[in-house]
Amino acid sequence: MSGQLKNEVNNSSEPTLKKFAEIKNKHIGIATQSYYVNDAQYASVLTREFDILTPEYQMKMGQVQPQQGVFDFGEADKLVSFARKNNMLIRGHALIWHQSLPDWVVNGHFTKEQWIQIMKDHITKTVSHFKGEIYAWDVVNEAFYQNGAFRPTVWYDNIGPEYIDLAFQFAHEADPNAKLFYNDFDTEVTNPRSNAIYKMVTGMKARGVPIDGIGFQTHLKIEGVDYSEMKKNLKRFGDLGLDTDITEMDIVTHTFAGTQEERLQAQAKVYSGVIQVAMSLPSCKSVVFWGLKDGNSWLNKYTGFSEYPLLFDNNYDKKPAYEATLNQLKL
Ligand code: 9MR
Repeated sequence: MSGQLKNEVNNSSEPTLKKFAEIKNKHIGIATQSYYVNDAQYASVLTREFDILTPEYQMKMGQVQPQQGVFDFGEADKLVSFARKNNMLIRGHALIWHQSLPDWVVNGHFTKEQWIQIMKDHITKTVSHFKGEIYAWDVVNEAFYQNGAFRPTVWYDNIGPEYIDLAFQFAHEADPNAKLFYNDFDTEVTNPRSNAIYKMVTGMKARGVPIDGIGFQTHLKIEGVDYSEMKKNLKRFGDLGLDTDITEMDIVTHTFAGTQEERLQAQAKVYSGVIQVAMSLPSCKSVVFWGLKDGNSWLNKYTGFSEYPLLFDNNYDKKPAYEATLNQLKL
């Protein structure tokens, strides 16, 4: 057998996350950037293991509409063609958010009608540009505070709470086949924020607003995760007929006392528990991790610690968290 052929056979028989996820009719993905996928080793691990890609930054408004009416989809298009070439689904992220906005929005003074038009133009142009390429969009991201109050944002302050219904309607008009999600963090268990989302989405469904799912970001730390509470909480959304996907999972390690090895083992247990919940719920159709390898994680900068939140280390070696995830997918 030639070396190359041997390699292919080895590769094809290697257990991978996506092979086992597929057997369960689930998808498994990574948030990434166009400049990461240029690295051959990165790209080979990404495409070997995962079948969904979420642009970590490059579909946000600050990137795609830097000036009013001037759209730049260049970097996002690179990710779309990478995904298409490698048979990966794409989650679009995120149309309406309070962060990563262009200056003309942050500093803008417009009437309410103009703000609605700005939102409509942004959503319509962006969703239409990627029509047919993106299977699910995070339409509105992080609209609530932890206490369940609406977060005051440029959209909320200038349009009012109806900006959420409008955003979903505009997205649906632009691509009726895309699944439309509301996405937020610290919502994994029942708490004031997830209750506020539950109330919002119940109202949206009653009003006929086109919403298909809730994205549970699942930025966790090792301590204090209650899996049965998580299951109960996701299930109540699933019972409304919504998808309940895990959209940005990572697990901070520096807060956990112990050696590095103990931290990584404890982290693996949390991965295992969460993936078990996700696999047990028919409404949970995909799990996306917020980066491929530890060095890529936003948490390094955000926490100020060298962080180890993901499934692969910086040499692309599989961490205990990877093995724990794979083992849950195999069950
Ligand atoms: O990980 C993302 C980081 O690279 C960006 O600089 C930042 C601002 O756009 O957004 C980070 O991703 C966030 C995601 O879009 C929404 N949920 C919280 C994520 C971490 O901050």
